Amino acid sequence: MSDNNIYVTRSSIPPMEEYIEEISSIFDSHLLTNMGPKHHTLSNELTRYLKVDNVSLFSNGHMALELCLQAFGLEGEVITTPFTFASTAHAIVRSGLTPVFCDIDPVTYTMDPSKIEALITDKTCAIVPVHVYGNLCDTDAIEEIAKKHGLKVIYDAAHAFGVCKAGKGAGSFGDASMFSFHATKVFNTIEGGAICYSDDKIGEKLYRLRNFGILDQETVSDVGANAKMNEFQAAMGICNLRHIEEEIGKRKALYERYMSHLRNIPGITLCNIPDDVTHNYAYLPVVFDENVLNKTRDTIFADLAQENIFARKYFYPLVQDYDCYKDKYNSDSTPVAQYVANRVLTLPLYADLSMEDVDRICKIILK
Ligand code: T4K
Repeated sequence: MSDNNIYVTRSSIPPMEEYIEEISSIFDSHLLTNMGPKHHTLSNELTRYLKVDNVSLFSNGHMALELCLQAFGLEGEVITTPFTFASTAHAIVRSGLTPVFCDIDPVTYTMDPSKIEALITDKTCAIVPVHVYGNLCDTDAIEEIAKKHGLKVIYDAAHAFGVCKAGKGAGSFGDASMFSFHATKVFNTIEGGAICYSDDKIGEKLYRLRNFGILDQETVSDVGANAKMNEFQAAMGICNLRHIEEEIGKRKALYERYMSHLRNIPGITLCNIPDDVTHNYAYLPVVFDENVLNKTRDTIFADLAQENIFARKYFYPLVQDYDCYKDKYNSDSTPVAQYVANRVLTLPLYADLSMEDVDRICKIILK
């Protein structure tokens, strides 16, 4: 992408020399994959950075979530949110489970705990909430309900890298959490992902499931997949982690610039960051109310595109409205999610974006 277009995000990458230096030992060892030394270093560093008990690395976030659901040996229905990326529901379905969609909270856009219990049946086995845009779910309320009904809680924390609540890492809630390290995320390993967990038995299961279920050279105990992070991915992660505070700091400054233009404008709703939360500024979601602004989200999207600024409608359509799910589900059952999905736009936000570009984007929106 050597054009002057502005996209919703732009991958962070370390200086080329730094990456070359990091990968040079791979050229000596010829160890390219299968949990090598870089893999080991990165998982140790991430365990510290994310403030979690354990980190298991994967080839991507989606496979991490899919295999995590399988590691818990779940069967039946899983309560999740329709306001998410395709991956969340697909991981549930591809693991032989049935998603049941719960509406979202109108302020955080995460699963609304007050709507969960009405969806629990004798088939429910787990809850898979999403910390959408890095906004943390109401983890206390969700986990209280899960405990009462004997359900597992596996968070899709794809967007929540580095987010903390009262000093607790986002990956330390529930039974397990999945992070995505895709190129478009705050922290990337090109493609990649991780599961954070506390129970060592789950760790052993995850270790096997990402490597064909192989226990040792003569024993294959599980029907696993191939979802290992390779050494070049891990090396990218090692480099990117060295710069993460600076990257998040730049995002924060840009986020504040956006806020200075868009805060307190009637018809524009922004997400607020609670005082006890350290955020990662992963996304900049804005909900536009067409009745107040006299223009729709789609008009604003088109006005920006006219200026080569490509915001995204994350997350529209809702999962129930996908071609592959619409015969079985109806998004009318989640009206808050429907309202937000029809009006939300995520604006460009990445470390290299300039303040002038933020000013220009806001000017187009407010014109
Ligand atoms: N759960 C949730 C809640 C998720 O959001 C995601 C992924 C997952 C699970 C699954 O995790 P992974 O298996 O992906 O690790 C992108 C990402 O591909 C996807 O990872 C992400 N969520 C989703 C929200 O966004 P697209 O289809 O919108 O990506 P794309 O290719 O249109 O890229 C968006 C912009 O990013 C481009 O306009 C330019 C920029 N970009 C893109 C790529 C691929 C770069 O700067 N560099 C790049 O290499 O899905």
